Formats: sequence, C-alpha cells, structure tokens
Amino acid sequence: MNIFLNDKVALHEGQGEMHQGKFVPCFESPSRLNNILSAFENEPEATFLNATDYGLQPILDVHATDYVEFLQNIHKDWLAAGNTGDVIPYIWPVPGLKRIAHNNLNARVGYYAFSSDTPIMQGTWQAVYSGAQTALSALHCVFQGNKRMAFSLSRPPGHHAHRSSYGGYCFLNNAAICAQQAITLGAKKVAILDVDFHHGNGTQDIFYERNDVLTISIHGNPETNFPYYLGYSEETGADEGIGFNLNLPLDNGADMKVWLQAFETAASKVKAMDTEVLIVPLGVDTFVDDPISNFTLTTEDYLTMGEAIARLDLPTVFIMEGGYDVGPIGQNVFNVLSGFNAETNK
Ligand code: Q9C
Ligand code: ZN
Repeated sequence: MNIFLNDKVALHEGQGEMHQGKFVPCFESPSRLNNILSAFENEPEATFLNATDYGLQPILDVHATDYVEFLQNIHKDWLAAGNTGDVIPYIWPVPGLKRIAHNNLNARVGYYAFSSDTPIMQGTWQAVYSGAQTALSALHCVFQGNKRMAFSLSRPPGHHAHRSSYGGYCFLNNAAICAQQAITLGAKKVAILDVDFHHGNGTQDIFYERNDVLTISIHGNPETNFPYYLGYSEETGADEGIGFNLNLPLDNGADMKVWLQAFETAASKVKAMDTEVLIVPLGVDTFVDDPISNFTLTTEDYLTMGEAIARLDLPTVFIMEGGYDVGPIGQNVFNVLSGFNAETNK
C-alpha cells in the first residue's frame, strides 16, 4: 500500500457549520485524518510516502485562474476588511440577481461558493494546495511508477468542487486534477468511480462534455440528499461526452447487497472502456452510523468493497473523500485498502 500523506491537513479546521438550523462543529475535522492514520500504523504492508510538489499548473488545468486566486487571497482580504471569524457565504447570485465579479467580499464569496457548509480560514489554501499535490503524487506513483495502487490520504475532500466553485467541504477537485493529469501525461481513457455517499457533482460537471474521462458515481439519491441539484440517473453526459457519465443513485437505507448491484453496473461500464487508470474518490460516509448520510454499510462490508474494486484489475488511485463517523472511520478506510490488497495478492 503506497500511502501519500499531506502534512498540512491540520491548517484547515473550521469553527462550525449550519446543520438542521443550528451552528454546530464542522463534521469535516482534522481528527478524521488522525484516526485513519492510526488505523494504518501497525500495518506492515503500508508504505508512507511524502508528496512531491507538482506546482500550480495541474490545478489550473481543471480550475479557473480567478477561482484559484480567490482561494489564495480571500482569507487575507477578509481579515484586512476587519472580519475575525472564518469566511462563510450568506448571499448567492441566483437567477434574477446579477452574477457579477464583485469587489465586495461577501458578494465575492457568494459568487464562488455553492453551499454554506465550507468555511475558509487562514490555512485553507495551504491545506488544499498540499492536498492536491498529495493526490497528484499518488497518481504519478501509479501511472508513471507502474504501481498497482496508491492512496492519497488527505483532507479536506474534493469531489464536490467544480471548476469555479466550492462547497460540500471541498475546494479543489483532487480526483479531477488527477484524471486530467493522467490525460496530460498521455492516457487516452481514464475512469473515475466515486464511492463516497454523496454524488460527485463537481467531477461530473468538469468532465461532462468529454469522452476521455468516464465519470461514475454511486450515491444517496439527490431527491433527499446533498447536493440535491445534481446526481440523477438521466444525467449521462453532453456533446462528445454523451454516454461517459453514469449516475447510480440509491434509496436511503441501501445496504451492501444493493450497493454491490450498483457496483456491478459501474464495473461493466468501466470494463467496456479501455481504461488506463482508475481513480476512486473514497468516502466511507456510506457507513451505517454516519451522522449525515443514510446507507447501512458495515465495517466488514468495506473489505468486500475493496475486493470488488481490485477485481476491476486496473492501476488504481484512491483519494480520500468523506466519512464522518470519526470513531470507526479508520477501520473502515483500512478495510477498503486491505480488501483491495488481499484480492490483488491472491
Ligand atoms: N450541515 C463529502 O462527503 N453538508 N461532503 C451537509 C449539513 C454537505 C459532504 C450540510 C455534505 C457534504 C465530501
Ligand atoms: Zn460524502
């Protein structure tokens, strides 16, 4: 197991988010990562590696320059304007208002945010920049280093981030940045199989008109789950990308049996294409006791999940996404990689 770590993750720690009408501690916290790391500490097969810095270009190949500059500067500007807490949006340019690049900070924040749950603080840019480099390092390890698998163990997550907007705890779309980097390095076809509980809306949108990156997501039905406005089964791609997006929304309460049926549909789609690299945005918020999700997977089911992913028999890059039951999160993530490893070494 080649595991890449981001030593800047603690720099991103939000003060809180709105949840069911109350301001509560952020679900997406540094303790998540510490607990995952602990679960791997005594694993003889785990090799911990430091990330390489591939610079800003791979990020700018996916995200707009003005958006990246916003992420780099907003907290500094926010403090200079006399604010003290985290950057949190409260107004959005919905249809009927003017969607304009605004000088006012509150207006600028609403222009780039799509949800209110994703605070920005002083260290956010450093943490997310390093997170993207961690993911890129895992991609390079697999795609150029010819390794069977690598795991980018970082936070905050990425799959909700669009080309020019952040939300759902995500700023830079690490999976998309890796997929694009593989294409830049010469891959003709890349597949992204998102197993986080939530739909990978950012990833879908970024590649929606393209046929070189297949995007698949197995997730909680957006009729009742975040991100609500995307993730339906009829979204199959546009233009050149028609047939290269597959959404597999599942009803609340879905267990491993139901999940595996969806996985088999996803697997056939991946196998039908000449995929060179598989990227797996890995969220374990499908866990039965996850506080903000409602599938019913068990700790043991994650072994099965890892085995199933390994049977796709592809060079695979796992990228850490969600999972908010911080007690079992380590064992759950460990089991996915451990199942993958066991199946690979069979
Ligand atoms: N207060 C990921 O799993 N926030 N993101 C819910 C409830 C959205 C989760 C708001 C959850 C996004 C990467
Ligand atoms: Zn999630």
